[in-house]
Amino acid sequence: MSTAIYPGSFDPITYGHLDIIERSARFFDRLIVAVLSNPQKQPLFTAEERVEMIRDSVKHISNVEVENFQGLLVDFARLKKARIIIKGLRAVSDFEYELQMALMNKKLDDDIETFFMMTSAKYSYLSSSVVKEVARFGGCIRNLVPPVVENHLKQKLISLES
Ligand code: COD
Repeated sequence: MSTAIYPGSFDPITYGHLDIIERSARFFDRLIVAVLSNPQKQPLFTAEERVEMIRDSVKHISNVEVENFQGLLVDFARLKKARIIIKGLRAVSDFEYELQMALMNKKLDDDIETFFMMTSAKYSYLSSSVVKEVARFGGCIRNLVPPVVENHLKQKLISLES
């Protein structure tokens, strides 16, 4: 059985992430979306909230699972017997960061390969940070994130203001 892992902080999941999930899931028996910690980012949502929103967003794809893991990506991959990591690329700025991550993960476990998938042109500008910024200033995020995220984001921002 071929298993791949699509890791990220997904704070929150956007249509850009979902596009990578839908396209890559076609090539594997099982795709595990892994919510991990990025020490360089301070998340708005808890890991449980992020997992819940992703689960709701991928329920139409039968071979996709969603999990949270605290630790190194390569340790999670070993645990799940997965040798392939999926990453999305939008711009050169993504490439520099992702190249460093891919090489470090390879150094940590030589059996693991990183597969890069190009963003769809229509989502190339989309990131979780941009979505949160637009929502914070009252902009419309309907075409940027799944409905469950739109609702959670509105509630989260209201709860932070009160
Ligand atoms: N189109 C295409 N791809 C996209 C888009 C888009 N619009 N938006 C995001 N992506 C891609 C990103 O390029 C990335 O590949 C993936 O989707 C997830 O993105 P984010 O921003 O949600 O997640 P990141 O980049 O913060 O995730 C970083 C990890 C959490 C994977 C990383 O920090 C990690 O592996 N942490 C665990 C500890 C570890 O093992 N570190 C590495 C060894 S030092």
